[in-house]
This record gives sequence, C-alpha cells and structure tokens, in this order.
Amino acid sequence: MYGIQISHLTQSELLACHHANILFCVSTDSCQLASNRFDFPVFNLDLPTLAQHCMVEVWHSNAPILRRQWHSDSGIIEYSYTPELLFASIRLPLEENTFEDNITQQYLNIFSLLQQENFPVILRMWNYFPAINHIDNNTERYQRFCSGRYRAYTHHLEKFDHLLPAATAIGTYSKNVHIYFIATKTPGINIENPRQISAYQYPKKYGIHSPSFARATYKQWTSQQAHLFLSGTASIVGHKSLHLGECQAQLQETITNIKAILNLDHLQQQGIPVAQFKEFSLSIMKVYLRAPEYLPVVKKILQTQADWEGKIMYLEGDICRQELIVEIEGIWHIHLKK
Ligand code: 3EB
Repeated sequence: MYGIQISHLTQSELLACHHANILFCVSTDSCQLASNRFDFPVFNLDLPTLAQHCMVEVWHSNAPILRRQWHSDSGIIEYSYTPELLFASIRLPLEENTFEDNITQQYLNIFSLLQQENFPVILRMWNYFPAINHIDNNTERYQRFCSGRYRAYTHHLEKFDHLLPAATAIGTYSKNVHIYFIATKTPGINIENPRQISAYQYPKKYGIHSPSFARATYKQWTSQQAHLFLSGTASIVGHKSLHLGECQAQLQETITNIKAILNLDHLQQQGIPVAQFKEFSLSIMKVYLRAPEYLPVVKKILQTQADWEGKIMYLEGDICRQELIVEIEGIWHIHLKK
C-alpha cells in the first residue's frame, strides 16, 4: 500500500518537486500553467481565480503510475492509475440540445472504463459545465445534468444511493463540460450530513431526478493514512436554501454544515475509526463564489478559521441553485495511530 499525498503548492514549489511522483495537478486558466510543459496531467479549471496567489493542487504517490487513454465514439477519457487509485478526466464541448443524453453517455463510458480496469468504486467526482442555471425548455441545465447522471446510475446499478461518490457540480464560463474523478478498488465510507437531507432524497421540486452524490467520503489508504473528501457544501438546511441574498449568513451556515460533517462524534456514528485519529488537517479547500464582489467578506470570515489558513483556493463559479452565493469543498488528511 502506497497511499497518496495531496498538497497545495505555489508554482515555484511545483517546479521544484519530484515530478515522477505526481499523479496529476489541478489549477486554473488564470494561473497559466502550460499543460504541455509537464509529463503529468494538468487540469486547468475553466474558472477565474479570485485571490492573487496562484496555488496548484498536486496529487502525489510513491506508487508506479501508468497513463492511458480510453477511446469511444462519444469521446476520449484520459486516465492514470497506480495499484490502488485511478484518476480520469473528460473534456468535451457542451451540445445544448443533447446535453442530458451526453451526460448519461459520458457516465456510462466512465462505468465501462472502470469495469475494464477493475476500479469499481468512484470515491470523488467533479463536474464543471457552462451556464449551470440556464433554463431551456423550462428546465434548468443543472436539473438536466442530474437527470442524465441519474439515468446512467440507474442503468448501471440497481440500488445505488449508498454507493454514490462525494461530488461537486459548478457552472463555468467556458464552452466545455469537464468531468474528473478518482476511483479505487475497494470502497471507502460514505458520510451524510445530520443537518441536511441526503441530496439523493431531495423532494422532486428541485428536479425530477435527485442529485446523485454523498456529502463526503472517507478513504483509508494505508495503516497510517486516510483522506476525507467533502462534497460541495452550501447554505442548505434540510433541503431548503437559507439566507437568500445574504452572503455572510450563507457562509456561516455553510461553515456550520461543514463542521457538522467533520464532528468527531458524528464521524464515529458513520463508522469512521476516529479513536485511531492522530492528526486531522485540511489539505486543500475550494471556495466557489457567484461573483467577485463577495470575495472580501468571505475571505475575512474564513481567515478566522485557524486550521484553514493558507489552504484555500478562491474561484468564481456558479452554484447549482440560483439563490446560492457560496459553496465550499475540501480534502482533509488524516494521520492514524499505528
Ligand atoms: C447541494 O447541497 C448543493 O450535483 O453533484 C453540491 C455538491 C451540490 C454536488 C452535485 C450539487 C452537487 O445540493 C449542490
């Protein structure tokens, strides 16, 4: 067992570190990290960076890394894998009229690839696509996305609610759909939020097909190392959006939601071995804001969260409900006692 490390580096730190151990990097267009310069995949998110410093999210492993492509009529999946982790990415132009079916097809392609490579568990998934709140034929694009994704899961699995990955779905300003994810050979542990109804059980008024994701997933890699992957989290309590139009109150509610998930008693109830935790620390956090004007107040409040300082990437992106201003996701690193 090798484990993985996920870190938040400046561009010069990235240039100085050992490249053979890098699985992939996540950056943004505004950092202008030329992907052809490196022999590992670099994902530039189609979202403007809001803070001055360009930080890069770097995934490392000491394991041998293999790189491949999976080709089909509906596109190419680029992927890399180690003995325990597969990482893959799809980028293709959004076709407005067939968007829903295209999402189903891409997810089915993903399931086929994972079956072929024998990485049956998707642990964490990121979905970025243009104009997430755009309405065509009376249906918001995010709801069409949820329907397309739901159909693929239904096709693939009979009962999937409890097998869903942690996820993010954010609206961009580009023309492309960009999906990336990590998959593993053995399951992690799924975590829900005691303050929120599970997204897969949301009432139909938010869309005919509910959003298919878990609030968080926990994965132990070695006897001493684990990660907690927190889904995009917003100002939703039960199933309702709270504090409409109030950025500061939405942020506070979001922080309360995050702390409810990370609460050690709650984690223990969800089956996580918290008694073995030696250290629990944030590796990287992404904060999505609907508009740049919200940055100063959000930054000021998040700076008061001591443990989060210096590990936050601020991005301008649209949240999947029109009334939501801020959404936060994160990855926590856990060091376990021997
Ligand atoms: C929410 O709690 C906010 O559809 O994959 C957050 C994370 C949200 C992931 C998804 C949606 C998704 O419902 C929205």
